Amino acid sequence: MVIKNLFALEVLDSRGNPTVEVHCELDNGIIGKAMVPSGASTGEREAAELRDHDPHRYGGKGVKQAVNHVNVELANALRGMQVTKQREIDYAMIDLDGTPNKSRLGANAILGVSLAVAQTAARAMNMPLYRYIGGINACKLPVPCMNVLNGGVHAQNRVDFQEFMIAPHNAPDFANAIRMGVETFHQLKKVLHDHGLNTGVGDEGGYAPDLKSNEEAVEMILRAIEAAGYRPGEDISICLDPATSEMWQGDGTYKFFKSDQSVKTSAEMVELFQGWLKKYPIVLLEDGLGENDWEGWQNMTKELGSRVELVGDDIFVTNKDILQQAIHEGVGNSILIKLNQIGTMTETLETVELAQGNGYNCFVSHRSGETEDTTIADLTVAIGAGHLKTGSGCRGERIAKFNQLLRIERDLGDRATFAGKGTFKHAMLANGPAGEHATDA
Ligand code: 2PG
Ligand code: MG
Repeated sequence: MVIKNLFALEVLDSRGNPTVEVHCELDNGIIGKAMVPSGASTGEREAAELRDHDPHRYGGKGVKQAVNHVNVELANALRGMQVTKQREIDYAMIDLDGTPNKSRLGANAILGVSLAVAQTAARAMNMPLYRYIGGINACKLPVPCMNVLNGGVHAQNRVDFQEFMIAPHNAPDFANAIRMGVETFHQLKKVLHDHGLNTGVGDEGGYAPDLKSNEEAVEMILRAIEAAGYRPGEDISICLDPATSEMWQGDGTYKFFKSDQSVKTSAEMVELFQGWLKKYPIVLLEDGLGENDWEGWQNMTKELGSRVELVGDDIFVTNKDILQQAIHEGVGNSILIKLNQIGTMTETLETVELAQGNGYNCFVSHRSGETEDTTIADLTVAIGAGHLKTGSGCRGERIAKFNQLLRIERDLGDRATFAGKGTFKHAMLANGPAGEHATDA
């Protein structure tokens, strides 16, 4: 089980931008591979992707340098190591890179190797990846939070908020949850069509209609849930990622650039969400405030933290040092988990451990630029995250993760459990099990 060779190549992501694929070959002939995703609404403190900036190739977005770093420096350093020594391998790469944000070798090069090593080790141990990472107790399937309506920087429309998700939680298992979600997604197409709205999709496979307001997005989704025969709040709830770092103006205010150009202070944003929480069955709010609004976040956590899951994405960037500070200062109650924000499997698992040990939920996430790689599906089950977001009911790179979860559920058989409604403990405690606000809308 010794690494004989590592090699990388430049492939394409779901936006047609170059990304890194890494193959790991062992002396016993076993080969595993992985591909790296890429975000659009990135946090400032994320690990750094290395791009070539050669204007003659892919508008400067090529990754030939990162590929070369895998093929030469990283391959030379890791050749001969036991593939199961994930920690040693990841820390060897971090040391070799020598920068705090992986900018020399590129987080895309390092993550590609880290994930290919994990995939190959699982294969060598003759185990599915989720069990290799999570052990024999890894059997919880997640609620799929499906991003059915896209706005923000993920869509060309007048919707400021980036992601409107449905969370089908009242299901016996994952297979039925995903069915409920997809049925609702299909009904949403009809609802939008009946309102004369466009049903083209955005980067993550959700519809991207030109709505009159952000609120209208929620209203349309509630209609679709009912049209599909489900009860908002009881069967399917709503999760939001307004990705407000993109609206932050640096002076303590947020601008609704894409809709009516209005401006709100951080306290007014919290008021807005408070109103929505009263009206709608919202169980999760990610990046309700921006990454540079730490004080606003503290206030938001005090105001809303007992009734809704407050997920930090841009503000925490899957970084355990930042999370540690957040735990200390009462910021958020949940963390988004994106492998490429931090850049190795080992560091990601360290962050997860810190979160789970301190009562924070972990919400596993894809990136808006994805590939057919399905590592995050296995990671979600491995860490028992209970929920993930990986797109809506279409686009192959999103569906690939859902299909992998269906396979995992099948593989686990009777031992599989489904996270269900208990996942959203904050909302359930505050609103009661029936979702009392469901019918207000
Ligand atoms: C987010 C993500 C994924 P991006 O903000 O949560 O949905 O978007 O990958 O563009 O950062
Ligand atoms: Mg986000």
